[in-house]
Amino acid sequence: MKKFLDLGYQPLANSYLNSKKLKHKEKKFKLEVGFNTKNYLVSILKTVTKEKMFNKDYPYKSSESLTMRAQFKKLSQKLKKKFKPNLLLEIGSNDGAFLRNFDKRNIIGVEPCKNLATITSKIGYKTFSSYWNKKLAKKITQKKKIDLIYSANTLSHIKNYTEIFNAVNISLSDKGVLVLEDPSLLECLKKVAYDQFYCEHIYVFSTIALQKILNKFNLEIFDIDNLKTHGGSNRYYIKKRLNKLYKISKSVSKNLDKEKKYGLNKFITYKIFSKKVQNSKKKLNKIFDALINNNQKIIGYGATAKSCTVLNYCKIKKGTINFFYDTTSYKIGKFLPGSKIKIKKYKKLNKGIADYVFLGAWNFKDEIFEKEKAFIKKGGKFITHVPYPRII
Ligand code: JHZ
Repeated sequence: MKKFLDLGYQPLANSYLNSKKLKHKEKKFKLEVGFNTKNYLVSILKTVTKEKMFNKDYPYKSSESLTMRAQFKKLSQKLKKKFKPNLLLEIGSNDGAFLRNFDKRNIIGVEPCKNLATITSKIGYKTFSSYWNKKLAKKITQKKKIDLIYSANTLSHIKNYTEIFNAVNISLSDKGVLVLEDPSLLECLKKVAYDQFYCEHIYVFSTIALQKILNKFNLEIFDIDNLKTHGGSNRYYIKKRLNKLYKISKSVSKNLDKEKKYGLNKFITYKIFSKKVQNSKKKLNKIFDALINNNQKIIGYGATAKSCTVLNYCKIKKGTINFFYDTTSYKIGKFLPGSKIKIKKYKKLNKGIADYVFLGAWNFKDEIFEKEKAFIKKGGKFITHVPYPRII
């Protein structure tokens, strides 16, 4: 593993602080990112145990965004039409944004965070509050195998992918399909979106790396959708190698070619990215300094896990950004880890509240700009660091 990026000492991204915890020293870990020259996998070098990150207080809910809800609805219709699955399983079902689009008799959720698993259990969906592993796969599929396994923004969070794919091989029917959706490494590099790296994102996958890994498990990618979600993601359609029901679509070679052309299989590409990240930090700090010197009021929008990386790497603290707005009830009243900036309950933006708004949830820019039309009309401005630091 060759290191290419150092994002400094970082707290756990989703460990929002209450006022009691504010007084205590936070635990931090060194966030460094490396490239495996053998399988081309990009991953953070020091990882935190899963139990520390995914527990009963997990704050992120996929249903908080209209964009995500709409996307899951559309996808569920597509999957039903294309694959006609009788039995589905979702790994990392979160608060059920995807699950809810299916009949309760047809889908099973697996979600290690108890607070989230309870939400879907309570509305009648069979949900196992557990990590996905071989033992659970055997237990669930004793009588009937799964036709379609779906998992969004989960694989990148799991260090031991061997367990995941072994469990998939146990539970998926021979004609079944595995659909994985995760941030695209190519988009991350192109957009200099270094905030895709934080404790939970152990891997950011390229098609090149994922294909190499799947190969070992006799699984193969037969189609890919390039998505706009989460700043650019890929949806991989995967089958068992023996399954000849689906032809390998041109999208697979197109993605592989695109990634090779950009140099995702070469270490030098990552060294260049690292330089771009350092420049991005300098430029973002320059923007904030100039605004503060001009007595401009700045707040943040979307207290994301990604924001944690940006704020701590760029050493942006309270005083520069007065507070963050967020819609997630669990986050409201708490403070962002590291920077200790307060999170307030979202209110529609107006010029009295802020002159400039830092887009923590830059991946939902379109949804946010649509919501805040009035603020923009009155001359309200946004600050973003993606794809380069600027005022919009
Ligand atoms: P969002 C989390 O990352 C963590 P984050 C996790 N590791 C992951 O992989 C991705 O999700 C999928 C708020 N918001 O989706 C809601 C508003 O307040 O970018 C959320 O707190 N108003 C599992 O945290 C945050 O922003 C709005 O209008 O980086 C969005 O978080 C909208 C649209 C969002 O993921």
